[in-house]
Amino acid sequence: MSNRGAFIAIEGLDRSGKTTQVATLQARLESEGIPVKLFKFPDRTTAIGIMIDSYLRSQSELDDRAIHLLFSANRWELAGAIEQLLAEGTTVVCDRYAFSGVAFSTAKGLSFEWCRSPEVSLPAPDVTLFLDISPEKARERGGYGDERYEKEEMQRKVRDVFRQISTEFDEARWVTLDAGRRREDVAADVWNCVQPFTSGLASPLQRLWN
Ligand code: FDM
Repeated sequence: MSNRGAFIAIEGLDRSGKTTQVATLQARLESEGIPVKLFKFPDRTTAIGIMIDSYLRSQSELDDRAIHLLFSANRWELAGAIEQLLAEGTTVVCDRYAFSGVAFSTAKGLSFEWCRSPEVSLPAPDVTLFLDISPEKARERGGYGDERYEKEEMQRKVRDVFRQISTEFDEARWVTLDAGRRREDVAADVWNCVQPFTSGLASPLQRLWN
């Protein structure tokens, strides 16, 4: 039987250059002839995603728990498609995943355990790359944007929760990269982490936090 595709999640703080790094990784995988599909969470195009988008742009208000569950539901509605692609041998790259869900909602004051529960049993990434940047460096890069969570105090708290999450995974599954460096250097590190997965995996896909 041929290998399944690898499941790679890229997480990061605002201003970490995540969007650029995800695009660079996708282009590199494609240029190497590796079948790849990119997902971005939240996926703002679905019915659930449209509600999330409106909330993030402060055009609607929602209870903290309700929006948390919508973010999670947005992953669950695409989980089947992700599993199918992986089974077919396609490498799946996710720009944000369940870890953002837990980090942002916990940073708002909800309990970590409560935030984690709707994420349990989602397909587990084979490796998660966390693009870390200090609030000071982020400020140097021009500060944050206009969306709901793009504020320094929030980003500091989010960073703390990401660090807490990282302690639950071994080094092979969670890699923290210093994203305050030149983008070429970060991209080189991203590729070094992903390259070993490009021939796919023989081991079955795991479930998150099971
Ligand atoms: N976000 C993202 C959450 O609060 N929970 C989630 O589950 C996910 C996936 O949404 F502030 C937050 C993180 C960020 C915002 O992300 C939108 P992008 O990457 O800036 O579009």
